[in-house]
Amino acid sequence: IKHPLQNTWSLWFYDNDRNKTWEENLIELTTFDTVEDFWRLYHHIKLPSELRQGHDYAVFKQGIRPMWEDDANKMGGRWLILLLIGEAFENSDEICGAVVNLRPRLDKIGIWTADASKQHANIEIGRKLKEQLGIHGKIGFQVHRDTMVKQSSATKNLYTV
Ligand code: M7G
Repeated sequence: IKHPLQNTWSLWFYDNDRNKTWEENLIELTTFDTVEDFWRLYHHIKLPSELRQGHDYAVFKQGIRPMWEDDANKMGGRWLILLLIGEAFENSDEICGAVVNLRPRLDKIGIWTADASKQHANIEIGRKLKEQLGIHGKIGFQVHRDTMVKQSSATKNLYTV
């Protein structure tokens, strides 16, 4: 008997093919809803550290596309973790998914949440993230509507923990 997760999750890959639009580059690879299927997938796919620059992985709740325009994301934002090297939340209903961006100098991890205006829930998620990942510096929360119109590094933070 497999151990079910609280949600069904989809794994997405962003291909970075110049001949395609951003949206056409998004490919839904597979879904999983048990602990065992997650680990089988984890051992089967290339790890983020093995991906080429310009590529992304995203893991989102099934039915939510990993893009700002999705109904579940359009009011939301993300906790952004910048990596210069390389369901534990109380408010897990607020989580839409997670994205890993592989970029030449600055890799990123973003935890996407549904409603940027929910300060209490977003701060709880941000604090928990820092604690669990053992991050000592500050991490910032960016509203998708701001990210949409700016370079991500220039987007101001709505919250910082
Ligand atoms: P990125 O890949 O999130 O970060 O955004 P990067 O700047 O480190 O590469 C790069 C570009 O991809 C953006 O400027 C947009 O043109 C496009 N893009 C990224 N996201 C997350 C979206 C999205 O959710 N929707 C749309 N329409 N375009 C996006």
